[in-house]
Amino acid sequence: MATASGGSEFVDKFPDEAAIVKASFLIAFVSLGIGAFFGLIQALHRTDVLRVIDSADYYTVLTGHGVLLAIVFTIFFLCGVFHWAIARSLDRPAESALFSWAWVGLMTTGTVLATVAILGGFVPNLGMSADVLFTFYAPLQAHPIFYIGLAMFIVGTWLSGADWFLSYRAWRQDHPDERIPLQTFMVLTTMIMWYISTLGVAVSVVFFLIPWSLGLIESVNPLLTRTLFWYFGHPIVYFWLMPAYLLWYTVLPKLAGGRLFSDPLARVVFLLFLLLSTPVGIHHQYLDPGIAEGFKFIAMTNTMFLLLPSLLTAFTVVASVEHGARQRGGKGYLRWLGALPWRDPAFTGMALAGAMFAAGGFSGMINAGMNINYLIHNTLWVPGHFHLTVGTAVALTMMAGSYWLVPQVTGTKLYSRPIGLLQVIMWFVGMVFMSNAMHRAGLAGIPRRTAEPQYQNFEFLTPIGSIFELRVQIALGGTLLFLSVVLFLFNILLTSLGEESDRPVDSYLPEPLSGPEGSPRILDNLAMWTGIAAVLVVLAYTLPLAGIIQNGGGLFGGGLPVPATVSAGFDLVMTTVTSAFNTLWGVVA
Ligand code: HAS
Ligand code: CU
Repeated sequence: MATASGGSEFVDKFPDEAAIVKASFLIAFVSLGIGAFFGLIQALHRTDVLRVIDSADYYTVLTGHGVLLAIVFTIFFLCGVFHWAIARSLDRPAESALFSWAWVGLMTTGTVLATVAILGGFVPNLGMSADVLFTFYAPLQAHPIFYIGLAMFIVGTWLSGADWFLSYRAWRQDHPDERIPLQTFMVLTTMIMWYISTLGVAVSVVFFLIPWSLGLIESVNPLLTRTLFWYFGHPIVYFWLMPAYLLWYTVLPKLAGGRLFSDPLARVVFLLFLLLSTPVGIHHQYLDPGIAEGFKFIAMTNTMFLLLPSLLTAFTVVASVEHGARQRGGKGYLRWLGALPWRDPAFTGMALAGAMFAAGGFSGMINAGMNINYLIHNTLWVPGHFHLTVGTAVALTMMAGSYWLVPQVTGTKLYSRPIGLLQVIMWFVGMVFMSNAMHRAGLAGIPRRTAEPQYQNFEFLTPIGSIFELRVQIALGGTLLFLSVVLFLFNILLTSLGEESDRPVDSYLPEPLSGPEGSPRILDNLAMWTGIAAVLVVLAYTLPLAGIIQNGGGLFGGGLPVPATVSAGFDLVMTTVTSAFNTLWGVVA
């Protein structure tokens, strides 16, 4: 990776792109602030420490929390990082600044509409609400404005991807024989995955949820909208994760004082995500009746394969960080850890985020096992899992990364490194309390998505510790997390208001130890990988979807209730195979 700035900062070299990155970050951070505040309300409400809202409003708060954090904060931040990464790694501005502003504008309008629909839930008699949680599948129904806002937001992300592909195409014309720069490769593969997976949610929103919420159709097939949601709902978790991986691969080694170990391995990892992210969505539906066990088993097997790219990442990123530590004089089997730049909040935040992801990945493996999943599904264990993954691996990396990225687009120095350091450590400690307690509470059977998980004449039991202690940990952890966000926003605000500096941050990124020359050219054949990914999706989803439509009363449901069946879909396979066999036999005989 050559230095993009050649001495001058990103903002001087690419002022239009820096403005887009700043706008994307601004909306991301505003959403982060509101979403974190909702999180605090929930954590205190559930644990019965402080109840400032009516329990009926809990679901409005929860929907706001999920949508603003998991969808708006993460994806707007992704857009900012990807826009930065494309311009710096291709070393050229976007083809049209107007086009870039168009997708920022569309995504922002969509966000405002969806948020207004959600907040409408607080106003009685308004007739507008969207208490459908961030997973928004039927039979819960939202006001049409919510779905329309979401649709605009997603179309906006498609346009942002188009923006980056256009830059790449223009670059390719000038550099016909060069390897795709690594950061661009990461952006493009992630976006191809996103195009494939958002098709599911687009079909669900446009053909079913919008017409249904407008009253144009009477009913929907709930299992169909659920399945289309999860078709997109698993890949979206990697859509959140890939900007964090981009930073871990291309920035973290540099912050550690070293270089990325292997460029080809990073390419393989991103390709594996492109291929395997989508044909696994059914692992969120192990308990759904109406999907054959066999299809669930296939989703489980694919999920286990999908661990590979993250395990490869753990190896490469840790090896690169260790290389950095040894460059700084670190010695011994583990003593090198002490030689790392722990005073740098950008480094420490990302390293702690990675360490927590190891734990989150572990609980993910447990979720993925069909039989163990029955134990934890719909319990507080699952929020425990995803606060380590999206809530730490992703969110903490994004906050820590901001300490290094924001100065590049504002041209001002970070306001305070000590506050930054305190902030990332506070996040880590808050999450240790909250997520460990959530996992354990889930094992005790405490449900998720519940305003008052305290029932009369019923007591949850824990093998070690007590329910009271778990509640205290969740409330304390949630409060620390909220305070950490406040510190973050304060630090970033004062950074952006600071005086311009010639060299606000050391933005040079060194070449990997093993560069792209060592990797087969076929890795860069994006059209071929897209084709394979599409085939895998067709294989994984055609039969389950056919079974769901056939047994669920058709595309729009409304038939008899779906019986709990293990043979749905399988019957269809058998009839298809038998008739194909009969036809073949007819031809032969
Ligand atoms: Fe998950 C549910 C399985 C990863 C998010 N997941 C969820 C939900 C969310 C979510 C939001 O199979 C709930 C959805 C809902 O509302 O119902 N998940 C997995 C598996 C993985 C996984 C197998 N999940 C993620 C990521 C997420 C995320 C990533 C967000 C970003 N998940 C499930 C399943 C369910 C589920 C089931 C359904 C549960 C149910 O019943 O409802 C894997 O991808 C995890 C692989 C990760 C690893 C860790 C590798 C470690 C690394 C650390 C490197 C270290 C560094 C430090 C960088 C194997 C890479 C260096 C520093 C030094 C100092 C050295
Ligand atoms: Cu998943």
